[in-house]
Amino acid sequence: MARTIIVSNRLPVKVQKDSKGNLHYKPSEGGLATGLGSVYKQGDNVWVGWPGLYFTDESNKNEASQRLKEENMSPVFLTEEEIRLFYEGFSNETLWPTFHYFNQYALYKKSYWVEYKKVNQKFCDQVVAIANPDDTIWVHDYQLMLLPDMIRQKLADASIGFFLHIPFPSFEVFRLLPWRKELLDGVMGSDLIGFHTYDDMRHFLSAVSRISFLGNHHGQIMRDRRTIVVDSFPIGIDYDKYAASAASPTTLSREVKFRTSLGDQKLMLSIDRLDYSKGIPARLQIFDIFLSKHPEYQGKVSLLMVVVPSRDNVENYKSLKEEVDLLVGRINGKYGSMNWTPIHYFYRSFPLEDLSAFYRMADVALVTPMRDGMNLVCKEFVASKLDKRGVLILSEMAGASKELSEAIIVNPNDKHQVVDAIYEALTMPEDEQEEHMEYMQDTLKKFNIHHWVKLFLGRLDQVKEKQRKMATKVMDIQMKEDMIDAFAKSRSRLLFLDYDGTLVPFNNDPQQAKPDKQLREILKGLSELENTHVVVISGRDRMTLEKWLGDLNLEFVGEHGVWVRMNGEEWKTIETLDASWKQEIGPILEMYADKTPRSFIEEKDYSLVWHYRKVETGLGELRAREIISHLKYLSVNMNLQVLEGNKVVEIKNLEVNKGKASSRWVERHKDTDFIMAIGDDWTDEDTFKAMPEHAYTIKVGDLRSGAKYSVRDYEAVRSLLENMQGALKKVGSV
Ligand code: GDG
Repeated sequence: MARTIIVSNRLPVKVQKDSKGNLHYKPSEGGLATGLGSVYKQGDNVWVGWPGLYFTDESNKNEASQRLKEENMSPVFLTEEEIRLFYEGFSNETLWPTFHYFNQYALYKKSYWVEYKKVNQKFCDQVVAIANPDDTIWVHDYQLMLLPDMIRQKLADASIGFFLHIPFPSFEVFRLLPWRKELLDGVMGSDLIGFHTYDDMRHFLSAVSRISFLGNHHGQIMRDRRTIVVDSFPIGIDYDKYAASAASPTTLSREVKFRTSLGDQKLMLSIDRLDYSKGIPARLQIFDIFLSKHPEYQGKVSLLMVVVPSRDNVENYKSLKEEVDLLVGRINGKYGSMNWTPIHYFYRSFPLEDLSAFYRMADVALVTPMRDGMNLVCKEFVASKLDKRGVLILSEMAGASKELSEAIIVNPNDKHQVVDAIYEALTMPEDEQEEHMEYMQDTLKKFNIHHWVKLFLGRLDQVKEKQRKMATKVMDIQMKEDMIDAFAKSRSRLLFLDYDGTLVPFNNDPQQAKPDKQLREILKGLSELENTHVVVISGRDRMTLEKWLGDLNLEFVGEHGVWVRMNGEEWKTIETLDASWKQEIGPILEMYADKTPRSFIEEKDYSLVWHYRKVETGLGELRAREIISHLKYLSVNMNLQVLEGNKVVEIKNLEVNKGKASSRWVERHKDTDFIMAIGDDWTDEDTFKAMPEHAYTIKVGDLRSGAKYSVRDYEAVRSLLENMQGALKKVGSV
């Protein structure tokens, strides 16, 4: 049975060794461990990760492996050196600052990168050793960005999901990384890639487009003929756990104890790990400004600030700690009195019941990171407010701000705005507090951690299922032989062949895509077969088709169906078409061409095409979007269609399409017992749709199509056509 394998840098348990050398196993209380607990503890599922301890002797390793295995965990043992270079180094000193927009702190060290690759490979080996080909593998976070593709190389069909817990920065910041392309390639080994917010997802897609030159269609990237889905899945908390903890007798007794020592002034709360991304010094400065701007609050409000120790052997963090210590001392010295301490500062962690008591007591939670993937503290604060009293001030730079819009949302760099927000929070009427709190609680209850896990894994299943359905379309040897056999045995034949991308490779300069010798021979051979009609069905203008292929015994559809040339007849337009709209639409396209270097307009009899094959990646796509939205509205009234193709936007009469044109041949050759249509882009979908049930429809390249089969590229098409011809000749000569 298919299993689910969770992979993260850390296991949801920390192994510790006491002074006597005995091992202890301390489960993690983190949200992810709780949420995924329902997954990895089931059946044969397993969680792969580092157990948090350096093991030097083998017997300890075996003991830990055995014990962890019983609890569905599989440890990856890392050495001190590996942790130093892969985790503290590349993960925390290269990726972390870059992804949080602190690129001035980022170190680009080759030794870090080499170790990062090595450790990702170590994780891969471990996963591959325990995984079956049809397992679902869910990789977590920035420490393991290379892992999805490494696994894909070994287990081509596995379902692989990746979730990034920190922000994904804008392309302009991401591009600074010397290993940007490798990181994107690594992540793109996944089938589903998840982020907290739509903005993270957008930034990722833009990086993929500009660095890996892969576009996307509504968040779907096509890579190696596999569709990768990119989407946002904002993580939730274990709501019930926090609500229950807030109601527990231990929490209540802690609250009474803290309240007695604090006195009855108002309380603002902040809880973070020590990190420059959290904006702790700025928050202290804001509190300073608040106290001087509103002296009436001196002695009336205190800030309870919990900073959880982290990475304090790293230079940046060490100086951050010193800065925070200094600011706290200065503010307490400036405003404090015998019976009032402005800031209660703790550089340590607390048990959950203490945190719950803090959440309960706080009138205001001040969550003002400079950048945060999501931020769970603000969600836990809301879940702990059983009486619905209290106000959340939340930085717009935290992913959570996209969901908790009833909070007072602030820009942490705008200190005076935050000062005003504090005042607003402290003076907010209770009914208003309750109203906002209730909204936020309803959201968080529903979108809790269990919902998140279900949503992600459910989506991954769907993506895989869709891929599997599509995968059946790839034309394998047997299908190819069957088709060739049917062709050879048929009495009469009708073939529709698209030109660009189908018979010739896609060329940046359309005029360079002339038929070469091999192609001309193939087409000549086919068209000379008895009872065989070969129709070249293209978006190209009729002059070009005539010039390049007019001497062969072929039939044509030009301009997607505006023009047809049937069996030895003259070119005809199939409809009485109006082209006066070109005078209105032409200048609009010219305006876009003028402001988009290297784009150009092609004018056909009944259509206009804006080409952007040579335009800087990203800019072309952007302009295409602009043109489409500009013209969509105009086109409705003018009986036009605006179509997006391979680096082109084409505007043409609504009545024209390849499907209508090809139907003419199908009608005329009703008794034909072999019909085939091959094409590579969206305009060919109309042809596929117009074909009778028994026709062979073949898509080139992409797997997403209404065609029955797909082949890799124009070379596969040529080889197929050659084989068909060869088979018929053989039958004929027998
Ligand atoms: C990443 C992303 C994203 C804090 N102090 C104590 C304590 N905590 C707990 C909180 C909360 C957690 O630590 C911190 O929440 P974060 O949201 O910062 O989560 P991280 O895992 O650090 O960070 C972040 C998250 O992943 C999830 O995707 O939200 O943006 O950086 O749960 O309660 N817990 C205890 N004592 C403390 O003193 N027991």
